[in-house]
Amino acid sequence: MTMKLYYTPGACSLAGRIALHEANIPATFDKVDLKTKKTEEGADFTAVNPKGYVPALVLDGGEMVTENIAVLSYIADQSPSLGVSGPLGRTKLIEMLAFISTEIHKAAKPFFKHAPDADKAQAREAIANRLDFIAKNMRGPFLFGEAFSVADAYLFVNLRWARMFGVQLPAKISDYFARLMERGAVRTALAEEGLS
Ligand SMILES: N[C@@H](CCC(=O)N[C@@H](CS)C(=O)NCC(=O)O)C(=O)O
Repeated sequence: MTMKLYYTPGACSLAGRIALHEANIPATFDKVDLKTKKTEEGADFTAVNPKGYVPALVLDGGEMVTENIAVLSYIADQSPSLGVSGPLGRTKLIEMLAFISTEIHKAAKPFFKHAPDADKAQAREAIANRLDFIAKNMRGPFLFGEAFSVADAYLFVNLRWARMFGVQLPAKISDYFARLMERGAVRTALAEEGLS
């Protein structure tokens, strides 16, 4: 049995797909319709993951991991080059994943529902501020320096949305996004989800 990632095209589960490809972990992918909660393979997604949202990663042994922070740190555990080295490496990786999840991903919620324009404007400003912080603290071509980590995969997905929703990206972050777009795993993942 190989791992299976439940995903929705372009959703945050894209980060898990990129990370799996970066790690060369063989996996299958089942597309979830978030409105009907049915999967392409015909499963009732709420029976698979009672939380009803993606990502959900079913491991080789049948156990399931949900929540981007857990899914991505699990993949980094399987492929340590996608984690962060050093005595505080794991802690710093979790710190970054939590920042992306709770300060950027969550801030984007108004774009995914019918929200007043004022809420969307506020979200754009909040996300731009968070990205400004990231730009000032990037340690190299990737978030943690010279090497790509699973946190870059998660930020990539958030930047893709930020661009779609009219967030002004700092120049350094635009360059970083372009760099990520050049990666084979990113291109493969986008193509597999039918995205450009
Ligand atoms: N707390 C979850 C949130 C995941 C999430 O927001 N998933 C979205 C797609 S990006 C989703 O499936 N939304 C559909 C829903 O909540 O019904 C995590 O961090 O993994």
